Amino acid sequence: MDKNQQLEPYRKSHGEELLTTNQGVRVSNTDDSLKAGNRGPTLMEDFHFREKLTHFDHERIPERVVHARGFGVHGYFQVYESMAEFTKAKFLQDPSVKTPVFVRFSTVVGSRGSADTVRDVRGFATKFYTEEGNYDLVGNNIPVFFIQDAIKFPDVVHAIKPEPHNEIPQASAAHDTFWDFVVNTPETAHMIMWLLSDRAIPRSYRMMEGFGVNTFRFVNQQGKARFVKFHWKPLLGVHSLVWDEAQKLAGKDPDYHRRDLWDAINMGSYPEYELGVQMIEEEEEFNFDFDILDPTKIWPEEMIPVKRIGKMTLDGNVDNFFAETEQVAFHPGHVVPGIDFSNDPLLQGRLFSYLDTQLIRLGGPNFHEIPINRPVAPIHNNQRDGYHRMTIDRSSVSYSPNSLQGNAPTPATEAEGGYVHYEEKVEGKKVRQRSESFQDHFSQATLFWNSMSTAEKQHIIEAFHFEVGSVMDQQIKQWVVDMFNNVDGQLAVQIAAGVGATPPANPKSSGSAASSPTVSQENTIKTAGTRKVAILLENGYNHQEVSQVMEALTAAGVHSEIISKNLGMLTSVDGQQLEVGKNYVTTGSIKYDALYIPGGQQSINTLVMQGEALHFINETFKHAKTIGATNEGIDLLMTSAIQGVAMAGADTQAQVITEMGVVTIRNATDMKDFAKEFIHAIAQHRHWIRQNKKQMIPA
Ligand code: HDD
Repeated sequence: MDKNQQLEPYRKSHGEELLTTNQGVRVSNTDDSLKAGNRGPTLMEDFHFREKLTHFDHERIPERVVHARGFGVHGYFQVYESMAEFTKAKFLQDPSVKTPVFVRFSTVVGSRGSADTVRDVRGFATKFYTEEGNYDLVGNNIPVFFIQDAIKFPDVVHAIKPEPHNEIPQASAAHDTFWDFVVNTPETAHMIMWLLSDRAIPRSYRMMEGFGVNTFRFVNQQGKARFVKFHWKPLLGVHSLVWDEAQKLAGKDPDYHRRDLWDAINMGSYPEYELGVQMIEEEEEFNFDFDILDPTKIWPEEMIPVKRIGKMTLDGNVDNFFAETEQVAFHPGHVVPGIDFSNDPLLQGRLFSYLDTQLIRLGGPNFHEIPINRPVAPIHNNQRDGYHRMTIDRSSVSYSPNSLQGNAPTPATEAEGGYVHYEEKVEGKKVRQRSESFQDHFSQATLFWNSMSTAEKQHIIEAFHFEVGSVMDQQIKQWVVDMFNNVDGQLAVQIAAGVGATPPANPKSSGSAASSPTVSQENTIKTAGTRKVAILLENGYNHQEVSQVMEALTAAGVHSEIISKNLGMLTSVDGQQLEVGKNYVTTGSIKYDALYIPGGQQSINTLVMQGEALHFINETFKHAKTIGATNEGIDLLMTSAIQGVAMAGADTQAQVITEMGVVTIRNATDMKDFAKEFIHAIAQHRHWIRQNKKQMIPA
């Protein structure tokens, strides 16, 4: 059965029905409680009052202990070609099969009501409703983890969550307990580098990679196994916000990422991600200078290529956030035949924790009966009863073996699709130890640092200044400097300079300077598709200019919105009209990818007098986004803080000039060349060449 069809009986529309209690009794008044006299006390016998309040009092379930804030969407997955050579998983065999999926994106640290754009790891959890049962790929947007052994998970989470005495700060790693944990736990070094990079402030869930992080196994029909790591590769590329923007968005639009996803799906711009796998033969397990079971290590893509095996399309928003997004239950232990585990000690612990957490969060062992969690594959077993059991099992037999029911339900053979665990040979003493091969905590942190562009490195340094600068304890700050000197000496020197600590006496050199270019976002897919452009406009604008540019943007899949002082209609020089989408108080430059200022003398004369318009320009420039201006629009740029850059376009004759991502044309009526260049500039995402100019821009 199709997942959508399966959900249908549970969907309920609300129209013109008469109000009832939960027992179906019609209610005559829901605004006044039953009282002894109209100024008297409420009576116990008011069953409607009691039921309504009781239900309300119990509306909340515990939020997830981590990943509390999230957003879920429906979609489907299709494999490109049969993967039978590597795995017998049925959903990876036939390119014509569309497997339904539900994906929940999340932040890790913040509470359910926290802001979307905080600096944090993003969860990327996918439930595949396959014919052989549910398979959950519970990943993150960062390919490595803080710790190597699951027994330390409560420690890292306690350290990063708000401090227990005052519950400050919300959704942030920038505080003493977290950095105290870090300096005492060198295995965190690699993930800290990713967490302080642009990866931790994504532009959109649609522009984020996903990683299974842990090492799993693929097992084929012949029983041959290979180690595998899973990847999601977004077709829009991997792109991020800048920190100032992320902080401002957290205030101005805390729902920025969920709104972006919700809107994209509603507009039909369905996010797409390719599923990639890296595979290592069992015989090659020990051929690397890192342990392939160590979750603090990547398998560099240049060394072990990512094979793209299929595509996921997200095409459906939920009907009800609580019923679907809040109640969905993921678990790395939800696997299907053909996918198996490795001895990665973090994964092994995860296999316990997720089932356990659902019991408290969803209130018992029957959470698989909640519609969003139901497999499309049929369920037959002897499990019975428990809180909130929905199924009415119709047999006296609830045990195995049995003869009363011919021993049904009968275990399936492997040929019948029974899950048979990979027969890995295991031998060893019971020890509380970690393998020597897990001891190198810095080489890949250095590899990551060496792979960053100049701009990305600068962002990491600034992130250290913010995070460690927020730590109160001077000793911890110093230890951070000392610890990251093991990654790169110059990085440590720069951290020290920003946080008032002493630079390392012997700055470490980067050694071999080995790099992995694929981890840099500079090398990602660049497209203007689905980006948002703000157009600043007032009465007396040039209609022909605006409409030509807007048409070109639409043709390239770029969305645009008109922003003005007041909502309503604007009239052009020649009497045409356009509707304002947002005014300055309901939006801001931070909500757009680019800015366009069309000409029209009267419009520009008004804009020049508006502080909000100038702030819009300055802020867009500061955040390294594309700015376009045509004809008199350039005069507005000349009155802003970026006049030095706009100067290049000031006197040109119908020729497009691009200077640091500022695209201009003067004396032109045909906007074709301008639009082409403007769209090309938007596709670059950001113009980091401005990095050293941003000081000239006021906040
Ligand atoms: Fe976890 C939730 C991802 C390590 C224990 N985790 C959770 C979610 C994601 C991840 C995406 C949210 C699922 C959803 O949207 O409902 N977690 C990871 C990744 C890890 C990782 C990629 C490292 C490879 N997690 C990890 C460890 C443990 C947990 C080591 C415990 C031993 N994670 C949990 C949890 C959560 C959870 C407490 C909270 C809510 C839930 O499971 O359903 O069990």
